[in-house]
Amino acid sequence: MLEKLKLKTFDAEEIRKDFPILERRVNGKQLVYLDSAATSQKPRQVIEAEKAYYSEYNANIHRGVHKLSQEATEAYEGVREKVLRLINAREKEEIIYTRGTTEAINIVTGSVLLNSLQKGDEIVLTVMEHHSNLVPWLAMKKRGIDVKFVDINDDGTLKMEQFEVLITKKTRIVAVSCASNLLGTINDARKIAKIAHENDALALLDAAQAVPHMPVDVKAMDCDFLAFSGHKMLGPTGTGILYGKRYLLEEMEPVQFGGDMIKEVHLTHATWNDLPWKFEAGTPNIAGVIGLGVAIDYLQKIGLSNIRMHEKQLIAYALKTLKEIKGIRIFGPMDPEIRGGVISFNLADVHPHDLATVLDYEGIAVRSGHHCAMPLTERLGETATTRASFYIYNTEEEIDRLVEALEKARKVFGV
Ligand code: 7TS
Repeated sequence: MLEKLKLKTFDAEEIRKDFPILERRVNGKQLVYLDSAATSQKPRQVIEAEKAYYSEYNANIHRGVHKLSQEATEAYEGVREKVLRLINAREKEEIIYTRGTTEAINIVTGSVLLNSLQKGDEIVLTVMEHHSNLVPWLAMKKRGIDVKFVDINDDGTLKMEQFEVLITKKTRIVAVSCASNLLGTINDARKIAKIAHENDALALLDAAQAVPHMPVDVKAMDCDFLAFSGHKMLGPTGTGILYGKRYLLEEMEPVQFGGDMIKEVHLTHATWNDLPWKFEAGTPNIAGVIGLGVAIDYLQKIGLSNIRMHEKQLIAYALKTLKEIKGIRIFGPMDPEIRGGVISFNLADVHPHDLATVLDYEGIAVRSGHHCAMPLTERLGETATTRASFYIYNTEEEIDRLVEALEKARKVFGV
């Protein structure tokens, strides 16, 4: 018998009560939501914050002297301080609201800072990047910029020694995920940033799978840019953050133009607003950002270290129980110390979409496919995988349900 989770400071059952969607039944079964790496569920506090904005003080921000606009502006701008504290940034000017990680990375790749890259300059990525930290860089190849990739070991960890070789004086930027959305591997981002800086390159960290799950400290990691999504950390969809060191953001040109990002406009020219608004053209997702602020409060009340501890225990339990299933191939490190709450696997030769369909019959939501990491899936020698991913509201009992359903699937597919 495997020992059940015994957490003193963490009560997933209590947390679950805040998530109305978890009461849903799917195909007659109690929903088991194991797809938080794609997007997390939202607690009623976040849902209510959005509702309160629309029903009590809906107005555009930064442009009205009227009461509602002032209240909306205050609530929206107040969230910057919460984000700052969450990631230990220095000043609010470093916190840019975006639609998500994808937009955050595209602001960096699309800005003049990187438009100044020249033929022969190099970018260093890894083979485990999500498409949103890969495709924007590949688009630079047509300007003669070379993109190089650090490979993985058989256990799904990065070949760290390759950073020392691939990062050279030609390297302008190193862009790496803090944690893989497919393998779960937690990378040594601090060390990677250090190697980048030793070679006068910048370090961008894709923290989409890190900020929601563990303490992240931009000062300690000394990264130049950090990107993450609000919707993966209990916040609304269409929210995200680009953190950047102030001197870099000051140097960068905006990538979107229009209202709110300007200081003065004349028919002959325009001047840009101060940071952070220079990068926030047009009416933003006001309700979403306000909801994100409540999500951050919720996470910080639990404590990011406690969340990491809970997920570490869940992944340890999942690795232990799933590996007993006949015919299963689990990808990524087997050591929970260096793995987030993500487990991708394949069962014999069953196609992941078929497997996910059988799991759905059992009320279990997982993701199947390439998880927006096609090069990594290919590198693993697969065309697709099935992925279960955990968050604060998941329990060992749900992992038991997954294991039971996988055993059932083995019978269905005769493997
Ligand atoms: N980077 C990583 C590591 C991610 O996991 C994701 C989304 C992104 C970037 C992009 O975030 P977005 O909010 O801009 O879309 N990952 C996933 C996933 O694993 N399944 O669906 C989305």
